[in-house]
Amino acid sequence: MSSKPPIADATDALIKVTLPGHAAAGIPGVVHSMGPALAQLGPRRTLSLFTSINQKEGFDCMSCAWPDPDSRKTLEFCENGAKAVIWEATPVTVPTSFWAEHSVDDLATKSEYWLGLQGRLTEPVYKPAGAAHYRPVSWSEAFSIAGTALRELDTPDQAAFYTSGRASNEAAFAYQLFVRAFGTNNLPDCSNMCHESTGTALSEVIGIGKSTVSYDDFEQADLIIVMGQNPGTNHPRMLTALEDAKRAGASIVSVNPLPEAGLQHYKNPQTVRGLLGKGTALADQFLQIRLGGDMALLQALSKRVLDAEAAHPGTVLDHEFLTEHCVGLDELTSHLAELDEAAVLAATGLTSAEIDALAERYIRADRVIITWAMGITQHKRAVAGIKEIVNLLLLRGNIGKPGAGASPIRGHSNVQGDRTMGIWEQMPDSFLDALEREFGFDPPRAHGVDAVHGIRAMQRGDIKLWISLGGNFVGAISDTAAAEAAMRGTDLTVQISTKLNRSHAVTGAAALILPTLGRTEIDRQQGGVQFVTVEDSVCAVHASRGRVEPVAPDLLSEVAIVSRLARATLGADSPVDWAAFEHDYDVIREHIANVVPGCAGYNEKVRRPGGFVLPNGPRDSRTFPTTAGKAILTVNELEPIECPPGRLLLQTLRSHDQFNTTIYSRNDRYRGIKKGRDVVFVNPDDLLELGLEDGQQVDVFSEWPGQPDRELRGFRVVSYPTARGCAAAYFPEANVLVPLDSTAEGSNTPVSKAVVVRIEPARVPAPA
Ligand SMILES: Nc1nc2c(c(=O)[nH]1)N[C@H]1C(S)=C(S)[C@@H](COP(=O)(O)OP(=O)(O)OC[C@H]3O[C@@H](n4cnc5c(=O)[nH]c(N)nc54)[C@H](O)[C@@H]3O)O[C@H]1N2
Ligand SMILES: Nc1nc2c(c(=O)[nH]1)N[C@H]1C(S)=C(S)[C@@H](COP(=O)(O)OP(=O)(O)OC[C@H]3O[C@@H](n4cnc5c(=O)[nH]c(N)nc54)[C@H](O)[C@@H]3O)O[C@H]1N2
Ligand SMILES: [Mo]
Repeated sequence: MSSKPPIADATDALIKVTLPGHAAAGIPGVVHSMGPALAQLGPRRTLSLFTSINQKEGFDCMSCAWPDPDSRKTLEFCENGAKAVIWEATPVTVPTSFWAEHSVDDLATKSEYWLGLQGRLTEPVYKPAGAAHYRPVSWSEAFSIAGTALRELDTPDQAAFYTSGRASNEAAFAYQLFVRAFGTNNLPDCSNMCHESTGTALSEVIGIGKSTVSYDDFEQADLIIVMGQNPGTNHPRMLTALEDAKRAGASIVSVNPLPEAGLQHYKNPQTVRGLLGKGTALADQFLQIRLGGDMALLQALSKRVLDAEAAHPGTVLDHEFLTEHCVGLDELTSHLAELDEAAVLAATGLTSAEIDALAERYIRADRVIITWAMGITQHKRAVAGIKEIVNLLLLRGNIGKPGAGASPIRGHSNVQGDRTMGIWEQMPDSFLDALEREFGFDPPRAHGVDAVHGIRAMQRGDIKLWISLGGNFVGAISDTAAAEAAMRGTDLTVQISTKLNRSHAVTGAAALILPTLGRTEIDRQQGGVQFVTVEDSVCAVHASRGRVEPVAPDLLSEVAIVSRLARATLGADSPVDWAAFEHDYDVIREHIANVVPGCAGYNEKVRRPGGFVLPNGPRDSRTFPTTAGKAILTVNELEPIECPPGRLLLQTLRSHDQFNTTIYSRNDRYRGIKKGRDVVFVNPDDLLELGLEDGQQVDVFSEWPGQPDRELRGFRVVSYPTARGCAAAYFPEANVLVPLDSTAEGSNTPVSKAVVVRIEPARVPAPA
């Protein structure tokens, strides 16, 4: 089965590989990858944008959910934030003539890179069933088409409403309200593919699915363990926080199959030393773990902590904390007593001495933070693995005290806020009850579909209408061919977007594109200029104000689009005054204050400079609202990933020049890749064993029982210092290797980080 939609332009035969770049950061990087786009912006727009990013009176950077320090620098952003801003704020627009020139089939032959380069979408367009092209339509026609299609469904559950984590709290709250008033909980989101495993695990064991640290905790920590995360590329400002923590005496440990730039060497662009120097090694210890080995490592660490306590009773565990706030210590202790060290070493690829060294660091430290991202969440046993992170932290009381805690680092800049606002296919009854009280309608109670189940429902014909508030669903989900076929089988797809991507070319029989304002742009409504609010990785909620003129006069904000869609669908019986929502976002915030826990006084609190921090029981008062009423130490069985001889474990990850499915350039400076993305990174010793040579053209296969092999053809193998037995390729190209049903237990997140693959010399040589 081979289906590889074009992602980057097909000139990968020219890929250049150099020594991986060592030090992360440096503003020259922006100019490197965005030179032409930067020039198009012009000096005025550029200055106005760059002095507003992440400022208390400016807009929230859309590149990641890393929090802001209390005291902001004049330029409070990173290289990749700058790229995201330039990408969105470009003055280049898709001209009206474009739609007649390019059929939808033609767009489907274009790469993500090409689609992004066409510029901002400025007018609603519609492709009727049977037509080959989109054509411009008026806003009122667009809403009437969507509203009519929604009303004509047999049941509201025949529609699904996807959200990507860039939507503001106001847009998200209005959207979930519309969807529930319409009558379904079909609210899949990008989080289903991202930190869902985190939410599932943390909710069960500590009672809240969010980070238990605040920004200032980083500087007070003695030890910060960064697991399965590449902050140099994906959360660059985190490196500044790590550098500050290190200066204040913390040690930093990276657990990763790859020696990622930034953790190994780091240049702080905000300091002269950083711009000129060679960079500091941030990580004091680097454990080059085998993919999927973290759960074994964490169990081995907890076992060493328990053994140390047994050897010196009363000196290692935090007995007071464990007795007062936790359950499950005895079960964990007896379970770990049986832990097989040989199995740990096989699963982790580490030595006992390396694990001993980290255990000693952990025991010596009074305050420990563990952070993680996709390297932990996108595994089959991710939920269990995250519970092991919590086990280790709880043993020494590292939750709910300064400088310590469990800290998932979110991806999309408001993915956490969207969940807080009700974007979830399984919102708890307490939230639905509050909606009912506030708006006087009866929200549906049956859980809706998540991302993977959404594809299944489309395949069965149960979902006929798919609406996306942002994102690039078919580009982002696993099993590209299956996802695209499912999407093409629907009656209508509606994309609310800033720019073109693959999901605009893979449509239902009929399709609408509704162009929207970006976060950088001034949002004018009847009630005056509006701001929106967002929540970062550490639960801080604050305002975001657009600063530049909208790129086109007719763009609507996301809130306006959602409100008008609701009016067109629900008509006069709606329990909500949608026009008031659109005219003045304070009206939405008043409702948020009444419905969303922790948001009382929302309008006043978000107007404070820097906003406010949502309450968090574990962090604030060591209250754990779990089923046991305490934090739960859990027993999790190790299940090693089977990797037959001659196979490797492959992870799919991000290059330095992409934002998810948005490709800024085909370079990955920190990994030494230029002008190409069709590469697979393999350890030199594995290459030798497989009889492959660095630079050779190869085919990559994944094997699944009862299915034809999945394949990526004509990739270039790159000899790279990843852990033994492991490989890496870029997302989204490698999504084709992951079948839809390969998902994490308990969270249903696609397993994007440990795919068993076979790599063979390419059958068809690549064109010269
Ligand atoms: N510039 C930029 N910023 C972004 C994004 C972007 O695409 N571009 N995306 C945003 C989003 S939505 C998200 S979710 C985040 C993603 O942020 P990350 O999670 O950092 O993203 P990935 O590129 O998937 O990198 C995964 C990291 O985990 C490591 N890893 C993989 N498997 C394992 C494992 O089994 N064990 C361990 N210990 N490590 C492992 C990889 O080597 C890699 O360093 O970034 C956000 N920020
Ligand atoms: N194999 C593999 N697959 C993965 C991952 C992986 O690591 N490996 N990572 C997963 C993760 S962590 C995530 S979060 C998902 C990402 O899934 P998505 O969030 O669906 O994908 P993005 O690429 O971030 O979406 C980009 C598009 O959003 C639109 N957009 C940008 N800004 C705005 C805005 O302000 N408003 C609106 N309405 N639209 C806007 C633009 O049209 C742009 O093309 O992918 C997942 N898929
Ligand atoms: Mo993400």
